Amino acid sequence: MSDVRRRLLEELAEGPVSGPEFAEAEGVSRAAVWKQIEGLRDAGFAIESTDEGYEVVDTPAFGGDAVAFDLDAPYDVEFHESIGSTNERARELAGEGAADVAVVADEQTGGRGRLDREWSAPSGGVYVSIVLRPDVPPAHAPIFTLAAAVATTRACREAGVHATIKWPNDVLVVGDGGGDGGEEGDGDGGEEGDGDSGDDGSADAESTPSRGGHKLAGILTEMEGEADRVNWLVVGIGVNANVDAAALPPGATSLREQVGDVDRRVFLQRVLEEFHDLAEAPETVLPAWRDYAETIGQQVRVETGSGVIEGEAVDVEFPGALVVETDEGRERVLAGDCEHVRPT
Ligand code: BT5
Repeated sequence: MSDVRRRLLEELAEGPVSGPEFAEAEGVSRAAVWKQIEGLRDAGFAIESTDEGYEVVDTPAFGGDAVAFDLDAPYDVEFHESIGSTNERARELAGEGAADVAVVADEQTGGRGRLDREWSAPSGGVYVSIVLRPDVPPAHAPIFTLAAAVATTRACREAGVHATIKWPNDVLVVGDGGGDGGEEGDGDGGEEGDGDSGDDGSADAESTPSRGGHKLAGILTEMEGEADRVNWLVVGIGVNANVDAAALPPGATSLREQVGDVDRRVFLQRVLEEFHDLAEAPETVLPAWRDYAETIGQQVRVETGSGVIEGEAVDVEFPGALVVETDEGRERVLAGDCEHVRPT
């Protein structure tokens, strides 16, 4: 998106914009502003010419300009009707030096989960990958995964779905959405690495229809880093929004199934805004994560690269380690496939 387009969208979000004044402030011709307005109309905006200037009276349901309009977070939005994987595209952009870009798609044809698993991404979902360049050591990367889970959970709750989080990165609906506990049988967990950050070595596990929880969203964080500093991070979030549950793998649910279709523009804006606020204030992530956690207080079985850890999940610690009370004492688990098991 051009800088002029972005600033025009910003000003339109504040109220009517005078074409001549905007043209002068930007140092462009009136014709150039008119062209941008026409471009926005083509993108689905209803823009009226009033005495005070151009005024947006309706926005398109979804799309790059739609998400950028009135977005309270500093991300550039790149939109694709259909793409292989937003994470792939975001990695490409990151490699070219981009920062603070949100790659968004209506559909992915090669969506990826962790450890080479597939992510079903039919048209109607919310698929976004955010490129960040935080000044943190690579070991802190998991906090961004947790931040994404918190942001997604908040947006789901605002949409009327009582979502909860399974460590570290699954957003679930348990029971009838009332968050009433119960176990969950979808084996996964662990921080994602792309080779630069290392593989957690955990065993692959296909999602099975879960006994107590249904997966609504997943997060895939990838990064490239030096020994002491992250070069870039790509945080990919996939939410089953306006899609039929029948189009998803067993054990999955969607916002449509839970509460009906949502306004994806507003939903994604809320995810991006919440994520940005959390990423800027990492100390706020864990308290929020604990509030939404399904895992804390559960008997868990975590498969890690170095063995299986069983016990009660009692806490999560920075940068995202699960604390498990085992027969041998407390263990901190940084990565692994976590299963909630029935308490004995
Ligand atoms: C995840 O992996 O949950 C991370 C998913 C990240 C997807 C986003 S979409 C935007 C961005 N671009 C990408 O290409 N990816 C990211 P994992 O924990 O490994 O879970 C994957 C497992 O979940 C699969 O093996 C299936 O069993 C199940 N699954 C696949 N698609 C699903 C869906 N749409 N809803 C629920 N479960 C699904």
